[in-house]
Amino acid sequence: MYWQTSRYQIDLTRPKVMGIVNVTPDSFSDGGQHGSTLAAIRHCEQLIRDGADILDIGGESTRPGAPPVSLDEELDRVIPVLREAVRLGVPVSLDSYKPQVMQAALDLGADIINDIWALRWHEGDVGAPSLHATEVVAAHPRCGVCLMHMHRDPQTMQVAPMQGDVLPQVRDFLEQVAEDLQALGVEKSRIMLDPGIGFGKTVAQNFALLARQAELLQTGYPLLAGWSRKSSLAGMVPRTAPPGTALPASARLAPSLAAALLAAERGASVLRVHDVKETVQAMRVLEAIR
Ligand code: 9MG
Repeated sequence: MYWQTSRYQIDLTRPKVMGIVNVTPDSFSDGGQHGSTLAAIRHCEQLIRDGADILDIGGESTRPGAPPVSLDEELDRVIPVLREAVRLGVPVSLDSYKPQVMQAALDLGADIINDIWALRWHEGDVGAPSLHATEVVAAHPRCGVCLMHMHRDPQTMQVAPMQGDVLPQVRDFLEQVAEDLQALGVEKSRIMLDPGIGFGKTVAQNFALLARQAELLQTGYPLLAGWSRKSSLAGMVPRTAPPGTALPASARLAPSLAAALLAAERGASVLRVHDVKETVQAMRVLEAIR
């Protein structure tokens, strides 16, 4: 199986590592250190040296409750980085839900649109939005797209998480948005699905999505898994730790690697991670037994 993207057909025979580049001063894990364009480009180069197969560049934090960023601010953050990143020799993904940012990124040669809103975001009911994300993707001849499941929105998703068995809900939603996109002319080979770990789900629901990942793969689409430094991993502390001990995001490397490895072993095709070098090493263990 391969993932068709603007410039690359990405071979999915082995899991691919997608390195996260947050061009945000308030990023939950980068603490703003890659906030400047230059630092972000240097970070892209480092991730490639570490073994990243794909770069995922975003200008707005998606951590629960993070404030939205204006269109102009997001363009100012990501476009200069994307302009350089597309010259680095690996597929470049844009992490954004705004159609105007998607269009600008694709015009610069970006390969993939990674959208936590699965192309459903719209600017509200006042005034018709001039551009729809589905149209931007459908109008492009080849770009890849990652459609993620999110319950509610980043401001409210953890206030009232999903109810009941999330597996059929997530699977049916993803299948439907993928079908709708194909009806607009987007080839199936361009589409990647993602259960959206941490986006409006409880800790138990997130782990159910990992334990029963095979049910998501029954859709016939490849899967992206984003477990890196997620809050569901905060409780992975020694049994001797005082009750209520939680790992900060910066201390979640070991459980992030374990989750990535389990996801890959259970069939995930792309792993979206902060710690590329360590994830690549973990994937070598999987390779060694295949
Ligand atoms: C932008 N972003 C943050 N977390 C993510 C996840 O789990 N998947 C995808 N596709 N994007 C994410």
